Amino acid sequence: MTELDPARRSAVATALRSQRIETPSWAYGNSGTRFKVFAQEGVPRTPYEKIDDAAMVHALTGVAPSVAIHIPWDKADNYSELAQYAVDKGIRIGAINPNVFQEDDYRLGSVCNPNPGIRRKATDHLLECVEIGVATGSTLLSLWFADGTNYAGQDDISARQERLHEALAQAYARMPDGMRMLLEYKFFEPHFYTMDVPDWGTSFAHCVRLGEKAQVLVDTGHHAPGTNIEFLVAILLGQGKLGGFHFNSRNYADDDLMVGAADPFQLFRIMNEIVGTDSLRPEAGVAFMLDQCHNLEPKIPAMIRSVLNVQESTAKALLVDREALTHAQGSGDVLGAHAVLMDAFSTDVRPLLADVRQEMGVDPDPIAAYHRSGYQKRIEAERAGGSAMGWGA
Ligand code: PSV
Ligand code: MN
Ligand code: MN
Repeated sequence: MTELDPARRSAVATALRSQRIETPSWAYGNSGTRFKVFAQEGVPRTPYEKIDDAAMVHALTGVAPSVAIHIPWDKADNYSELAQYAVDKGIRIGAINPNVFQEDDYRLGSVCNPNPGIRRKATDHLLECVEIGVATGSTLLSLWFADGTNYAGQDDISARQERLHEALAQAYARMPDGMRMLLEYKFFEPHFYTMDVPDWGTSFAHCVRLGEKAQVLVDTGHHAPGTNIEFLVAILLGQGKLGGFHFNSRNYADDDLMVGAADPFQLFRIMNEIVGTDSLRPEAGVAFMLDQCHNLEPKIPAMIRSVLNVQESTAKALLVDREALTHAQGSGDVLGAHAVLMDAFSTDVRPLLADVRQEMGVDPDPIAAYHRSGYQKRIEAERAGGSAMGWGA
């Protein structure tokens, strides 16, 4: 790495230290494909144990201080108690994710279902999740709907959009000040003719109609192949409508592989838009969340690796020489401008990040630290008897 001048290095290090990456409770449990779930030893059996694992990831990385929960996968008798447990462990509850996609009632949709009784049930679950957000002190209601149709004519596309708006508006109206609604989109699956929120444009339109507390959630695995994600990120940032990310990698569909594994350059290009618009600061309100499933790989090291991958892309984005870039762009120097980005992308930022970690009081190599910690052996011994509710239940 070319030597950074001390002022620049200090600014980069400060930005890296203040970065926040949220891990998802469901990625600590068993998961698989529709062909097989390979159970792992030591996976959590309760939301409390998922919090333990998330707290471990935070303790080792120093930048993952919150965990997203999914309801009812993380159903608890007392949510304030669950939130307090997280705080006692050194983290907090992050986004609340309602689940309206795993009951027989939702065969034809949840909030877009033609049956008003089923729409009521789904909407009530959204309202319940707002209350859970209040009880846990969460500021994010993160919505994804599996709703859609498989055949032309199966249902009325426009009517479904209105039903969706009605449900969203009820949840929106129930949200206290300080809570934001993040609306996630996905272009296909489980439905193959229409999804009711297939793309950022649809999500954006609903969010604009709802108001300023509603923003778009970009799951990096939810686009058609070839989609230029950093472009839509830039558009959403410009409109103040980028609520956050669900980071993961994809090669083919909604693969949910570790972020930065399939295409680290794409992750860098996304982070470059974030850094270039000064949206990395926690106050900018962009939530950096992971949404992954670790089907083969051990869960906690995979999560740590994902956090490190986001940090590496962020560090590279922070190293982009903005002045040189602006100059090259302004003077029409196509190759020069591209070279500025590639120089940053090609930099080995691992030594810088190791130093930053040491400055933060965490191990420079969090994965090695995990293996040394004895945590894995302990959970394997203590958690006999299967997994909590979730994909692999
Ligand atoms: C749907 O594919 C999704 O990306 C949503 O965020 C869900 O909440 C999550 O995956 C469940 O794994
Ligand atoms: Mn997602
Ligand atoms: Mn997904």
